[in-house]
Amino acid sequence: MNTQQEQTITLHRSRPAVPHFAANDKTERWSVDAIEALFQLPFPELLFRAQTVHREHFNPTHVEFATLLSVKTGGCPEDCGYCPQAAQYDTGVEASKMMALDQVLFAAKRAQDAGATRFCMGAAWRTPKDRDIEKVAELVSAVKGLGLETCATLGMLNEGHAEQLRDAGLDYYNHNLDTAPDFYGDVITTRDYQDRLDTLARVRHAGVKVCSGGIVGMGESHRQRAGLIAELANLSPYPESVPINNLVRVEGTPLANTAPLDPFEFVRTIAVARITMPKARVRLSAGRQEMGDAIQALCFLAGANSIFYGDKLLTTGNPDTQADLDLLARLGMQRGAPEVV
Ligand code: SAM
Ligand code: DTB
Ligand code: SF4
Repeated sequence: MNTQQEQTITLHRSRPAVPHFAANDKTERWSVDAIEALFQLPFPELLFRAQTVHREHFNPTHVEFATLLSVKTGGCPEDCGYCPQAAQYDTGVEASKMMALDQVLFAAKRAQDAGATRFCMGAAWRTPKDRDIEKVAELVSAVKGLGLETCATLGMLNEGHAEQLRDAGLDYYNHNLDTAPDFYGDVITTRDYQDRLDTLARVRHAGVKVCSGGIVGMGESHRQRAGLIAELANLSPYPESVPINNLVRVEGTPLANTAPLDPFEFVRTIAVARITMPKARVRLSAGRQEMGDAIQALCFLAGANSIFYGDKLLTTGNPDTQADLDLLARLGMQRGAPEVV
């Protein structure tokens, strides 16, 4: 046996013990301690575990492309400390009215022609009014009619809203937990954690698939990053879709001058999300423009299998579509539904 083989075997033998829990089994939950222990694994061990889980459920060479459109931008009454669309921060984002159906359909067709399979419509509302839901329902059914998967992110939903959207053809509702419960109040004061959980419960109850994740790099501690993943993984069942955003530090927001997160810590967050929510689509979301190709490639190795595709997120930039196609080609990967059927 050569030295390299010996070293490989030693590394595997000395793999640190991390408790394994069956996520979402009602009697067994992911503890924050167990998730923190995953975060603390040596990087190669963590990625090995994440890849093992990833390959059990997905083709690791396939990545879903979802395109975002802000159908109602800016002027939001909430105070989310990261958000360029909050009316109280001077970020240069102009408030606008809701887009017309033909404009939205045009954008959706363009996204579909460019290769997107999911179309997500976002609105800068605290909570939509009944008449807003009626209008969004029209958008949803028109986009669904094109053959795209549909997703909406409109803020907190009231009684009956999720059912109306479901009946219009909504596949996913995005509503992020954003961060750990014990850091949440440092970032947002105008709605609480329970409000978010209540909206997720309404979405789940209506039979619409749940898309929920969070933002890292907001100044949270290691334990608080683990706390966010624990909250998501312990939802019963966990979300079908989990966007992990790296904070986009927007001038004028309270978080504009937050120290950037170590990129490897971002990759670790993806890996831990993959391990704790094995069947979820884990989306490498905001922050890709600042990330570089190598870190994005590591995120795919860590189990990310979905990206936002298109030059813009809601108000901030995203890599050019050609850059994304080139990156996947360089990695020998391809776009498409990642599930192994
Ligand atoms: N107003 C709705 C809401 O808050 O649920 C929907 C739109 S809101 C912009 C959707 C999500 O975008 C937020 O929950 C947050 O996770 C993410 N987001 C907003 N600004 C961001 C930023 N600067 N960096 C990273 N993610 C951000
Ligand atoms: C999610 O988790 N990230 C997307 C989507 N869901 C709606 C939004 C990212 C927004 C980044 C800041 C902006 O472009 O305004
Ligand atoms: Fe409003 Fe959503 Fe931005 Fe918060 S994240 S300020 S709710 S648009």
